[in-house]
Amino acid sequence: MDDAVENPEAEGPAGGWGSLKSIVRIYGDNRSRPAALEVLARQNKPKGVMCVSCAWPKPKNYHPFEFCENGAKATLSDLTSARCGPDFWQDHTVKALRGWSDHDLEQTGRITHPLRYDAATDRYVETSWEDAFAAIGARLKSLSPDEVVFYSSGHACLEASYLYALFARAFGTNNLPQSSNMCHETTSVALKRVIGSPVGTIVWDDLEKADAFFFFGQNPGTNSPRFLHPLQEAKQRGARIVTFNPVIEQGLVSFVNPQNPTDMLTGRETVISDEYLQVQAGGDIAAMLGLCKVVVEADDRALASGGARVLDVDFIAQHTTGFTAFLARIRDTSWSDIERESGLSEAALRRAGEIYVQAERVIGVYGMGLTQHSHGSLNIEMLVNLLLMRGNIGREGAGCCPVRGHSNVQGQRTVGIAEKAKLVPMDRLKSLFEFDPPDHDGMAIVDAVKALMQGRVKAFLSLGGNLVRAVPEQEEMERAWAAQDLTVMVSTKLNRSHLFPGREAFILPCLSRLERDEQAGGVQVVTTEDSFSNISASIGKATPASPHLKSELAIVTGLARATLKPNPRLEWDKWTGDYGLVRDLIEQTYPQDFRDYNARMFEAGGFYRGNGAHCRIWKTEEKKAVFTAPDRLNALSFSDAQGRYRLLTMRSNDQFNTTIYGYSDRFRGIEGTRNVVLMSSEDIAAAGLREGQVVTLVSDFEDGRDRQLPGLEIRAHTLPRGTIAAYYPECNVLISIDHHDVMSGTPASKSIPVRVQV
Ligand SMILES: Nc1nc2c(c(=O)[nH]1)N[C@H]1C(S)=C(S)[C@@H](COP(=O)(O)OP(=O)(O)OC[C@H]3O[C@@H](n4cnc5c(=O)[nH]c(N)nc54)[C@H](O)[C@@H]3O)O[C@H]1N2
Ligand SMILES: Nc1nc2c(c(=O)[nH]1)N[C@H]1C(S)=C(S)[C@@H](COP(=O)(O)OP(=O)(O)OC[C@H]3O[C@@H](n4cnc5c(=O)[nH]c(N)nc54)[C@H](O)[C@@H]3O)O[C@H]1N2
Ligand SMILES: [Mo]
Repeated sequence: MDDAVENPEAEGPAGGWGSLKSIVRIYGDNRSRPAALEVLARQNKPKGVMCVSCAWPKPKNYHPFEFCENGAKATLSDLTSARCGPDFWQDHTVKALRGWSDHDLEQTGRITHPLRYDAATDRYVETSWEDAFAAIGARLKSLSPDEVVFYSSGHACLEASYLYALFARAFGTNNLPQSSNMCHETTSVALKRVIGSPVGTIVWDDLEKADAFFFFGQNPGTNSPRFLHPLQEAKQRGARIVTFNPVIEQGLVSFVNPQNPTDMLTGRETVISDEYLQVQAGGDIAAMLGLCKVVVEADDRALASGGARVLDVDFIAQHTTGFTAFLARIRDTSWSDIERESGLSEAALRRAGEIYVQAERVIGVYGMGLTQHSHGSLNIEMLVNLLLMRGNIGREGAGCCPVRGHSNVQGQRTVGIAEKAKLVPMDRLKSLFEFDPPDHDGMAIVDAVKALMQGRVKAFLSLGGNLVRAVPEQEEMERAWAAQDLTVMVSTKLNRSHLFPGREAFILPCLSRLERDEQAGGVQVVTTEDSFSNISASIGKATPASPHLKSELAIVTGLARATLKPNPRLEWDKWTGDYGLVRDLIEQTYPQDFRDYNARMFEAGGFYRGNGAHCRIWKTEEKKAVFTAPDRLNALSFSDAQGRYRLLTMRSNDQFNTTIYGYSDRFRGIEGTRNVVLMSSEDIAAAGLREGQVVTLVSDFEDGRDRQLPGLEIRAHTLPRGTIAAYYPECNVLISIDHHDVMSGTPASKSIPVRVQV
């Protein structure tokens, strides 16, 4: 270990006893049903059930406990014994509930009945499924297709998602935005452009062969904890790990495997990062350019001395384009510019660069720390540059690893949840179902939110999610959402989006994937796709939270039947009875990805859908992998100014997006509250502030709009100067809808210009 980084704020390593205590606390808080423990034992195994939390893949050779702290929390929260039934609404109006926290709304438990909003009493009231479907169908039929948006959050299985997209297109629109528009859309756009594949290139075995992992803005300890197991194994066989992150994240510092009795009893920690570089928010382009400079300098020395080349010149010649311009850019950029823009020292970057040069096989891992910036796409192109220099894509033990969010967020895209018409085989849909799919693009999230605010969207359907809370411009969004003719939310639990009902509004409660899904043809299997493009079957066994719930698929088909003109090719009822028939349709629509779908879905670890870049087939315009010479050194859309900070919005260890499980972020030493803003001691002192002081964050966009978040307590935290941090979703009131990655439209939630007001 070179410079062991310590996390002064953490209450212990990632994993370890802290992790078990945390699971036990959530088990108690949720009054989870005992069946939850059986579900955990089957989680992420063949013939088991795929976790409802993140999209991290399931290994072929699974562990006895193939779940993590946060997967367990998600499971326990779905299987809570708390119920939010029709009687709940006798005591609460919608308006009163707007004063409740996200956590309190979540704690009301599972929604048990289909509900309709009653404006006269300002309450949701019980309705029947048939009445709900009929009323929604009638309203949709009165609207023009492009006035309706079909949103999905990445939970629903492939089968329901395919039919949802089919419903939208048969209705006449490609308005199919998805949560990835706020998340990894940057990946879909940038990776597609430079390597021809919109998703990560590695497979599970690569994790076991890599010599080094470079982490940029991804937090496995909280957001994909099962990743810590292969990382621990990698460290034990001598692999090196280098992390770039403004925040010292405990999962990237050290880990005690909670599923290894010896480690637990002896407290044996695995140190994760060999080098931990606290880059400033938005400074990664410069940091990666520094690493590239180390590679070029080492190659120059090798050339001079007649040693082995450091650049993979054969690969570069055969497989790439744009290298000459890129090389010139590297040579032209000075170390002092790199230091200023990254906030890192040349010496630290040289140490990290040496690890990169010495490793035969490198995996580049990233998450929201790269994607959620105004020039997030450039961040990703820069990471690809770094990997391409030494042929680290499309080779064993090497590649590009974006870590996806929701458990089926990637898969939904694969089966047609896409607002861009060119991403969908419309000709096949046309021949299979005999209707004319719309050929013009629909709206992604930013477009949809803007159209909503301008009154151009009349109805919003949400297959999961909590969009009002997840997007920027929250106050304006709440007003606009409630001004619609119709809002329909397919949900498991109450959330803030339900509290701004449209003129007609419905909450349609669905089964969780963990629960038994029984249809006319018997108990159903569903499938999901993970971050490594593996498709796995999942069988829910838990007793449904209420006998009145329907599966997401049955809700989609119920809505479609009530809305669309009859078409003998659209056999909604038959498909609802047997999801295997839907998988046949998916296979007919995407024959290459889903060959022998029904037969292969039970393969251990899932079946691999394949990926061009993984085999060095580059489906780019140039038919090669593309080097891009960055035209800037940071990913920001604003410059530094006196009193202006770069605010990054963070997730605690006790939340899943807008679902807040509790108030313990033990890795950051924050307990009992989320109303904090983290600043470096130097920044606190320089601004004449003090720890514990309560301040207001004011966004600093120069668009004349006043956006404020009051009531945040200042906490001193180990951060680079100028970078401050506070929680998502609370901070969404501060973000302008125009503040997003220029190429993909992903909101720039990791670099928001703000001022601190006393
Ligand atoms: N338990 C749990 N699991 C989850 C989720 C959850 O909320 N809770 N959410 C799910 C979803 S939808 C997603 S998309 C993923 C998100 O998972 P991640 O991609 O890990 O997302 P974040 O935690 O938002 O941010 C990642 C890291 O980026 C760092 N960062 C911020 N700005 C910068 C920067 O400019 N440069 C660099 N290098 N780093 C930066 C932050 O400090 C943070 O550690 O997780 C999924 N899994
Ligand atoms: N400032 C800031 N904003 C962000 C981010 C950030 O880092 N910073 N991250 C962004 C990211 S990465 C994402 S993905 C989005 C998340 O945006 P969304 O996906 O819209 O939000 P979630 O919080 O994941 O949705 C939670 C709700 O989904 C419902 N739900 C849970 N399970 C199921 C299920 O199985 N089926 C159905 N039908 N419903 C279910 C519940 O009712 C729950 O309240 O937020 C984005 N917004
Ligand atoms: Mo996400």
